[in-house]
Amino acid sequence: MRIRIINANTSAAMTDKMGVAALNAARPGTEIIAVNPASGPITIESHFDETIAAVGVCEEIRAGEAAGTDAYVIACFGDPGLYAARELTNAPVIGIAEAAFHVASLIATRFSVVTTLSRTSIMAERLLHEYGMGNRCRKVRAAEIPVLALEHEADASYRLIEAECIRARDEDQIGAIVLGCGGMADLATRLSASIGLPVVEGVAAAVALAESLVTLKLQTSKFGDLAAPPAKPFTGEFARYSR
Ligand code: 2AL
Repeated sequence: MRIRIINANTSAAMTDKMGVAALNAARPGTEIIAVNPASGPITIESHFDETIAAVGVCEEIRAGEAAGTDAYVIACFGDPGLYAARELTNAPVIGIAEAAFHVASLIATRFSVVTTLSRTSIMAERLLHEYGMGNRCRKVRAAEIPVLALEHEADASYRLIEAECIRARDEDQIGAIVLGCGGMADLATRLSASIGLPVVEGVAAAVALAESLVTLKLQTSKFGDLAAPPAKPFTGEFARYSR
């Protein structure tokens, strides 16, 4: 099966890292295609970034449809464009936040999230509420690192994330930690060994869930709101979406 990992930001280094994490999680024989939009924010750390990035995610779904794709993963912790993406394809589409919350809830009664900047905490909190996972999460914590620092100051970033994970373990009465950024895809194993708790990373979780849905022959429901969007004219720079 062929799974398209869509990093919603335009950092190619982060896309490569996610591709490695996805391949490590995938079954033998699963083909992983890791991509990012040609245009959009280099990182996603605000509501504005998320809104612009969602258009790029939709573009990558369209490209994936042309190339043939069995399942999609939206690899940004705000799950930008998730519902729009589901309208554009019959294949399953899984967001990494959604995947990580669900997987963590299967191995622990309560978990905490460790994310990047505290201004992005609200995005995780909103998704927890929307996905009905609010009561499973004790706390959304921020290590106060910009997303690009995960690439450029990897050692210092790791230490800040590890320190926040230790505070979560010691203060939150949790059984697991969810990493709240796609750029942390390479850190789960090391963190888990260091702090002694399961650490759930969304790219791997989403790949495993995507493979399961393909195996179960379950696709996105086209009954109701996830049916293809109604055909209509689009104007200006979005005229290409006219049908
Ligand atoms: C993210 C993420 O996963 N990728 C990105 O650019 N920003 N989320 C976050 N909370 O920092």
